[in-house]
Amino acid sequence: MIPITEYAGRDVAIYGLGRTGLAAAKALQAGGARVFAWDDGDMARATAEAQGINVTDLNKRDWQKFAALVLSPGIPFKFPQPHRLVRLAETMGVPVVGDTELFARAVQALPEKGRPKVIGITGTNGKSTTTALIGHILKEAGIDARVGGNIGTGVLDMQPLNANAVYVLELSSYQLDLTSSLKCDVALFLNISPDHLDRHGGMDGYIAAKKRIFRNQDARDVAVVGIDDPVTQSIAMGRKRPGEARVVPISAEFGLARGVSAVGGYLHDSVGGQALRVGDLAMADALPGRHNHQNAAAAYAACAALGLSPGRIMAGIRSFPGLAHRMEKVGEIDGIRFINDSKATNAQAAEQALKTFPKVHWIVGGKSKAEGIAPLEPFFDRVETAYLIGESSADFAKTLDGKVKVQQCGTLEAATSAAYEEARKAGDSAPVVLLSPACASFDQFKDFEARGDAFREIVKRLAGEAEPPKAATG
Ligand code: UMA
Ligand code: ADP
Repeated sequence: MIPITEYAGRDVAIYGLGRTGLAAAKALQAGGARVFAWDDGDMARATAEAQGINVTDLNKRDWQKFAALVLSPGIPFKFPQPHRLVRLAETMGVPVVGDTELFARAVQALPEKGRPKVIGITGTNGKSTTTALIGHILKEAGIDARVGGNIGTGVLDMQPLNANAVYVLELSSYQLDLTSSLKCDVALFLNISPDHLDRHGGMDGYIAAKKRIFRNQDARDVAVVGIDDPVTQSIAMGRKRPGEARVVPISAEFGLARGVSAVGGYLHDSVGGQALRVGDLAMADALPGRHNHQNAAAAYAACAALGLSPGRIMAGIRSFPGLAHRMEKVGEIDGIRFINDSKATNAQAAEQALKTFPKVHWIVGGKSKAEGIAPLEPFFDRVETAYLIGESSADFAKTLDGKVKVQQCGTLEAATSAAYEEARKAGDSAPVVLLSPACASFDQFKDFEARGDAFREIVKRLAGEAEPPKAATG
């Protein structure tokens, strides 16, 4: 835990007691603040109380006494409309901050030489993979790397600040909206496509939130920017003013004269103006597909900015074990591979999975994003059959009508069994059953992790029921 001393002896309100709020409450208490915390969920309140946190109804407190409101990122800050407690805080002149803001101020409060390095990663897709990959490369190189943020560990739950450590933070647009003081030594902005628009009042607000990752950077810092979509490309090209961070463009589409590119399966470094072929990404088993090559290029650029040699970085890229729920092979039955890509919660992410396989049995659906699966039409010819699950089923059936064979399955259980049966009958050369739902999970599951875990269990059960392969006789 990172103790936060900024509010020692003062009252701080905390709203939301999930991973963010619990860690913030403990960090503030450890730093000497008086914490008053609330969560609308009974379970969350009970858990917090059991951990010694002062839980109290914030509606009944005197807000004049609060020095800050620490807001969890999942609670609406500005859109669709500010939460009532946010409005109350603003009316009472109480600053609203996130956990990353508290972290950032604690870092800035240290003397310059005592500050750890900070790498921040954002983008619509690939954040967690890139964050975990950077953490892995650094650790393999013997560096004290600490990984946290949106990837699942509250920022203030990380180990105490240490000048020799590197903090690798995955930052969502929600978290960036609540952060003003963060100064990243290396900031990565991977890509952008429409997502979470309700929480940002539209695409402009979403882009603005993501761009906050570059706030406070100066000429000593590095901005790694993916240039494979028009928005991030124009951001990369627009950042040339003196005093701004040095931009390192990265691409998985184009060979770059200056930057890091992953094309034709190879990683190329031409940051210094001279092209260097760094390594073969086919050897990175856990990073298949063009999208993962974008992540590898970004991670390479970030680690190179910290001074790691190409050889060391490639060693880490090759040995990266991958993350659960992202193109994770969860089983193989009768030669049929089952791929868990539950984290693909939007069309852009599912597109990457569809592009990776020539033919798939595709389990798709859930709580749809605004664009549905219409943007995936160019890849429908790769789909043998689509197995529809969740509340999007009727809409997706319309989009697929006449283009793809469809089975209405309702549940993940039914869809996985049906896909297995069909894949067995179809007799393809390298059959794949792919769960890449292009949707959020909340209509049927707690979150994408629960959905992916359920898929893994179903596959395990099917494997148990399948006849074991006959022992060779001879
Ligand atoms: N709550 C209320 N009132 C409300 C709404 C929520 O009391 O009106 C309470 C809930 O009862 C719950 C708590 O707030 O107990 C949840 O807070 P939260 O949603 O901010 O979740 P945390 O557990 O703090 O997790 C957050 C991130 N969640 C979100 O941004 C939604 C986690 O990212 C992150 O891993 C964690 O902080 C640590 O940094 C998850 C996520 O889904 C993976 N992120 C989104 C994404 O990746 O698309 C942005
Ligand atoms: P995030 O943390 O940004 O949601 P993840 O690394 O967890 O990203 O990957 C989420 C999903 O997005 C995965 O299903 C994967 O198939 C897809 N994906 C991963 N990296 C990229 C990328 N660079 N561009 C587009 N899609 C990606």
